[in-house]
Amino acid sequence: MQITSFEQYEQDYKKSVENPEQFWGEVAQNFQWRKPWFKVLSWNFQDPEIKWFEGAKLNITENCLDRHLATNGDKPAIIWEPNNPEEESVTLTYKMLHERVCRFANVLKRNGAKKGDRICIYMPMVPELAIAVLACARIGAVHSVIFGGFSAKSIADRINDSQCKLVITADGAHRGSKQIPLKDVIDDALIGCPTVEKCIVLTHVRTPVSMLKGRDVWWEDEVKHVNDICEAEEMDAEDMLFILYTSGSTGKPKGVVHTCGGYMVYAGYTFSNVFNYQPGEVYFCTADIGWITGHSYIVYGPLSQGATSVLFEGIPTYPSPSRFWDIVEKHQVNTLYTAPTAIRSLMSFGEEPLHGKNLSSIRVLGSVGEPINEEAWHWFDEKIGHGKAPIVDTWWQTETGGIMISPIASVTQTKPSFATLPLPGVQPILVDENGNEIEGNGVSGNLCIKFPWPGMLRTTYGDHERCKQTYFSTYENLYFTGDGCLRDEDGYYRITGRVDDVLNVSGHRIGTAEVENAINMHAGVVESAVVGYPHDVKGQGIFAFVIYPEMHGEAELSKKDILQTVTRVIGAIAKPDKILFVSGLPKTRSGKIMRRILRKIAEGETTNLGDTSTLLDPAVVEEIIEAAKQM
Ligand code: 7RM
Repeated sequence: MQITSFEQYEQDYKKSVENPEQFWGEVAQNFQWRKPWFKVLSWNFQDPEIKWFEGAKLNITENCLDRHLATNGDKPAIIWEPNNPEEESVTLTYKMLHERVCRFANVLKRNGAKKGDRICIYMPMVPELAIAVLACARIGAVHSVIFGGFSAKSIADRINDSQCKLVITADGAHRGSKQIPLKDVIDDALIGCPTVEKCIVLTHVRTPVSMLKGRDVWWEDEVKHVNDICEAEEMDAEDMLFILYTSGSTGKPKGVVHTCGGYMVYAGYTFSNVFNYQPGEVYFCTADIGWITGHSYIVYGPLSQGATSVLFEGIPTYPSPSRFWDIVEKHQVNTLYTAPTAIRSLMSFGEEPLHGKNLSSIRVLGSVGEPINEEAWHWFDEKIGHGKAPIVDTWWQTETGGIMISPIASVTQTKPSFATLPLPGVQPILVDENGNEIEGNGVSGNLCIKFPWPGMLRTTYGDHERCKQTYFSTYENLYFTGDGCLRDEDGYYRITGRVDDVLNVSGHRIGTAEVENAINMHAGVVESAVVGYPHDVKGQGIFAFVIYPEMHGEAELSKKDILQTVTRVIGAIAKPDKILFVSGLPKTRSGKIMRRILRKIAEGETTNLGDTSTLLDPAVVEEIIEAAKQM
């Protein structure tokens, strides 16, 4: 199933469009099924209803673990690199990982978990996180991983939305020089979560935590009570595998639902092809398992292909901005998959952190999460890849489950800042506001996908109507991505960024409405409007315009308070970079905030604000501009 030449890519692409069922049916033969499917695909985008590999039975962990045991049991599956480089790294072979997953799966059962139950995972980047994820999949429980940076309130909202019965967490996490008290945060969250019966706590940072009698148990104690034999639950291809919450243009994150069969095939196929993974190579994806990139390209994709996946607890700049390069050298990393924000941050330290580092093991580089600017692309290419490692700029989303538009390493001719061409099975189309297809090359429009692919979301948890409204109603018969896109003269795609009210801050998706809701929870705040603006390292920064009449001249203090409120309500990742206090917001006569104007002001524009004729009170704009100039 690995594509080795551009001619083959063209042939496979053609086949995947002309006969998708045959194409994906053949790809799926590379996986292990308990029972075959009777139909590869049935679908409609109206409801929407999407079924891949109907009738087939499988367990994804048999594909990620059991099937490698006979041939590759002693091969490293996971290499864990701790936050602190003075601590030992840990290697888990496929045999060891299989054993630990089975053992922990039995712990889950012992604590009342059954097929179909939802389980919330809030953990540091340690091997036990991957073990917890796979153990859920082993018994057919649905995992909902929440990134370790989210607040108690965000966790509670997510747990309640999916009615989780169990929580898996740790005492704390290390992040650079900081410690995050995960269990304390969970304790705050669980006050408002009546469905949670048990909480399994891993010892990691060894900070004291409180354990609630009858609810909380220690991971280390539990594993002593069970053995390491756990038959995998037989799952239907369309049974739910996991839920992952992601931000959209409303204030409430959606639980994106992925299912077992299609997701497995898509994550495995795209991993193998995009990175051109070769047996024995070491692959390092720097994302957190709390995001989709970690799900698909640290855990499921690589393990389904028998790869060796590096799992890193720390951050790129701790204890120094050499950390990534030390890891590359230490573990002889062949593929490095990271985010533009990390690249830009490391660039800012100059070349000193690279001195004396041997990066010669690197064969393939990858980028994900946001548009990569040309400067960062060239730095990555020259300084890290020494001009010899292809860069795969991979465009995809939580909802797509896996990579959609991307070069195939060593096959596709790359171009700086371009995600290049759709992978086989992916049928992108550009449309104008009215949903008319924009044909030909050298054009731009809104990016949609016109045909299903196995990794696509099936629904949004508990609210199918919302899934339909968000993704399948803007344009008839199309999946709408929310991204703007250019197709150049060569037919190459370049993603230009979101066209809805979603920000991308350091590769993290954040809805403007979510941040506004959080700010508005602060006592005294009357109203707020949040927009993005270009930021050198983060890609986008968060700019908040806030009406706060009672602050009594204490602007700096008030800003601090607001930041704290946002941290409490969402998490530190959503903290505004800039706050401007204003007495009014630019609104239309119907009361809609004109964000277009605020975006211009946030960018530093003071004169060309476009059409302001529909404004209710144009004087408000003058006042905001004056205030912005004083910042
Ligand atoms: C994988 C992931 C999705 C949004 C997406 C885009 C942006 C992601 C790229 C990109 C330009 C890329 N999932 N995005 N990858 N933009 N080039 N290679 O990030 O759900 O968290 O975010 O991220 O706007 O819609 S996500």
